[in-house]
Amino acid sequence: MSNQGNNAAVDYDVVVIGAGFGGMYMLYKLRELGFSARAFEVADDVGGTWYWNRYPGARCDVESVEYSYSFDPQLQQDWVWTERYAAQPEILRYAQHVADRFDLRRDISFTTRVEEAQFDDATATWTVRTGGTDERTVRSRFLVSAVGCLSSANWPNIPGRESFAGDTYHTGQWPHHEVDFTGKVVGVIGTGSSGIQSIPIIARQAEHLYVFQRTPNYTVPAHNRPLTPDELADVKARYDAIREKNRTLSGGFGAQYERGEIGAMEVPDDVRDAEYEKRWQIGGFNLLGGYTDIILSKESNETAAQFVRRKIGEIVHDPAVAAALTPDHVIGCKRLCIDTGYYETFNRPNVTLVDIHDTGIDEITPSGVRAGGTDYALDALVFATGFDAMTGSLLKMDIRGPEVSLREAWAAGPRTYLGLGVHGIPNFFVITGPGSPSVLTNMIMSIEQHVEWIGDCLVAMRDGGHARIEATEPAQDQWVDYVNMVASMTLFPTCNSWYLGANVPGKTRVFMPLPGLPPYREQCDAVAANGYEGFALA
Ligand code: NA7
Repeated sequence: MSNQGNNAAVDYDVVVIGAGFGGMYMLYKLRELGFSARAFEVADDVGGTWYWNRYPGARCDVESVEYSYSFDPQLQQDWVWTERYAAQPEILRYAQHVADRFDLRRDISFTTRVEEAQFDDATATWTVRTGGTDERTVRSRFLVSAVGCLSSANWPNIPGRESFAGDTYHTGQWPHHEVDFTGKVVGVIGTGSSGIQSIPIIARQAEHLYVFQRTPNYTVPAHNRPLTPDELADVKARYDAIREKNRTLSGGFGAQYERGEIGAMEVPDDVRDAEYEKRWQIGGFNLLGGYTDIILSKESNETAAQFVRRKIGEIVHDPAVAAALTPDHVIGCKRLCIDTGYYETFNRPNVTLVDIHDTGIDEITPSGVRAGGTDYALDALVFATGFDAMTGSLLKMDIRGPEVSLREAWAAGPRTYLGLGVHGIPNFFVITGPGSPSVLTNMIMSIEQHVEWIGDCLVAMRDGGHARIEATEPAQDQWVDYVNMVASMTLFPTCNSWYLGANVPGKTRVFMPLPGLPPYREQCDAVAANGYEGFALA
């Protein structure tokens, strides 16, 4: 056990909560730096979001060669991605491979939930109580949350929800066995990314599919395809340069594609449309990369939005259905979806779009869904209703500092310094927490940056003989103001997205992620270089 400037007896230097991509790399890093650590994970295996989200069509919207760890050069050379956008089973296999390769499982307690953690100021230690298979109370010097941003399923409070007699599913808590909808009448509630990915596949199986849509969404074709050995070899030969380039990009991905350097209104309409068409054919987030101001200027944004609206009209045969599928909000303000055959699915005779924008769902009954006064009889009902994002899983645990709990500190919305630390909760770090770029980026790149920053911080504390670190209130206040200021310069806060907490009734509306990875990385590095400025070390 290392000496952290503190002689209190502990079981571990660090307790890590969660064994998804954040928790796994944190564990690896802590071991490498000579700290003892234990991770507690609710699931019975690693993988985090990719363990839970097993719904048909679940696929990452960042390309596989980029949505992968960069910390180990041999790992990225050895692993063979088979598709441009990896599907959930392949990403889960990758997570399992990483766990085996670095022998991580011996320090992870699976099917074990962190219930509560209390910081004791006298000894500068955490007392952590767990429940489940490895139920016990352990002491550690530090607590690191790697619970993920999209891990707390949002089950909407629709009257009668529990009364449905057929099979009920949530995309974020999908069963481990194969679900076959053949011959069934199925309802899907929700048209975010999970709905948009699963609907085309469920439609191919079901006798009939009803899609209950509250808000239409923009989605762009993935043009997913197998990766050829030559393509992979080319990426692997240039991997370091690709990763380096990604570190300079706002979202931390897309190194292989050209990015525009001027605003959308600086070119004539036909040039702009040709640019959008070219990018639509490439597929994915690319669509929004042609101009610098799509998420900054309403006028520029409208040109991209109009382009996708036109596409919907061209793809969907029935004009009334096309109109109902056409969004009117800012494009990219909710996370853009990436699909395979989504709009085309509404041309199928066995698919009905039920527009519940004005009516909502009246009730769920034993036999199905009643919406707008009409009863839809169903054999199975899929909730693709998303997550209590970014704060849900953190606040499920009772994390208590000396004088204030995390729930109290965040009662009016999450407040952090750098998204990493919370005033009032010492020796506690959050990987990809609110107030950091996190969900606006390639998550694995953001995870690596946070884990490495936390690792460096713990080493600096060890070297300096410090036992306690806490974000100061003024630094946190300034950071919150800064995140709000940056967000307000963009169009992100203009629609009801989960970035704002708007999808969960009663949740405080705060724009939680910080746009722009490269300046953020510089700010984190400067804080470290200046002796962890904004944190009080003792
Ligand atoms: P999202 O993007 O939050 O989508 C959830 C969908 O469920 C969305 O269409 C919601 O409509 C709808 N919803 C939520 N509650 C209700 C109720 N009560 N009634 C009807 N419809 C409802 O979650 P996803 O899982 O699809 O995707 C989350 C992220 O995962 C995604 O952005 C990617 O980053 C990966 P709304 O738009 O709120 O009107």
